[in-house]
Amino acid sequence: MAEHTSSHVRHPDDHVAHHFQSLFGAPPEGVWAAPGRINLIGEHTDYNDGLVLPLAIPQHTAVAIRRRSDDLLRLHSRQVGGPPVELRVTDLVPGSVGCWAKYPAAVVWALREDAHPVGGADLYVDSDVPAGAGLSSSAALECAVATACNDLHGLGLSRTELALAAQRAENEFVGVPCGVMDQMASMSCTPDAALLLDTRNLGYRHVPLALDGLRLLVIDTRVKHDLADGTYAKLRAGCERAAGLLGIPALRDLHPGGLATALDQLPAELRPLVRHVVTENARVEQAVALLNAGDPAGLGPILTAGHASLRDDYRVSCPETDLAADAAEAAGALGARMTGGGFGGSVIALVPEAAVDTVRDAVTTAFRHARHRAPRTFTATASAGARRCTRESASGAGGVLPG
Ligand code: GAF
Repeated sequence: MAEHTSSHVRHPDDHVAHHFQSLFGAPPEGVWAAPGRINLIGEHTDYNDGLVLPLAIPQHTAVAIRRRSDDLLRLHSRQVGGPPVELRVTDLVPGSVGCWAKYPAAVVWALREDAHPVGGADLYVDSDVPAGAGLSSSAALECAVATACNDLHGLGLSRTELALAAQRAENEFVGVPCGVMDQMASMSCTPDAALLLDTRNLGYRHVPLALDGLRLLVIDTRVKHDLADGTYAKLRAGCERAAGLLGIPALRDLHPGGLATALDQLPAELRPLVRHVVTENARVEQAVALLNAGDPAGLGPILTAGHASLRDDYRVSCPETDLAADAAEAAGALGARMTGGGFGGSVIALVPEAAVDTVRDAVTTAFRHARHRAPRTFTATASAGARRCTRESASGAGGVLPG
């Protein structure tokens, strides 16, 4: 990972065990980590039983944990600071936790709902996944905690089962009706590959990501998105309503050949949603075919078409993501698009290695001219999914085991 800002120079797992011991007076039983993600293509398809193609980024969330013999959860976040949040696992009910601690608490709640014997614990959390940047910081936290609980309590759950528990945590406890992409990406991505996930049956394949002289430049517009504000839920409901009107289980079942006829049967306000989902699933298939054929440059127009569809049909882009994508392309990117849920967040641009600096500078200049906040940028390499870090001594800084 090449860093172009000063914000990600520290690895969160470096000192987590040490800080845990300082705060809680005993070493953790271990440290677990799970990454954020970018999505190459396949946006707003995961709650339509569709296809997605995310990859894990190097930025991740590390969680140091020690089990307790009582039912108390004490949770500290390095980013939030302050005294630990204290909760009783037996008191956890959806909506009961308002602060950042709702994410780890939600995972404990979801596992307990499934009758897993998860009790009290002390947790120390550190992360370099930017929050609210569309890079899946919540899933990273949920998946690190889920993986830790699985290992510590010997639950024997698979990565997919842990992703589903984390999604349930987010859907039912946190109250965001998200699909499963982010949790599956954080659990199951591998280095040097994108994850082709069929969200209908949760089957997946690792697609080698040989970018061949190209780089993925991530531009965090620093416009915070919030999936809990109701817009995401409305979009999801619109898709489900359209599928119902068409008499199909999910929009996944509509193929490009039948799109025009289907659109004629739908009210005007649902047509753009359906057009996006159907064309986006096709773009995932095209992207995978290009990667398999060793033609990563061919992804450029697919990214650009994906952004246009999210901007014009799904309407989840914003002036900052549009500007980042346009400025990146004008400066030499082969294609660019917003990634994640939208309403702000990040843009990914596919850029020839030699043009990375030029593109980054052009986007930064365009933001300055438009009087937007300066964006943060980094180049992303496909990284490992959730993992247990080396068992650390109280003073040591363990490296992360290869995923
Ligand atoms: C957010 C959600 F959490 C995902 O499930 C997915 O729907 C994405 O937005 C849009 O593709 O990240």
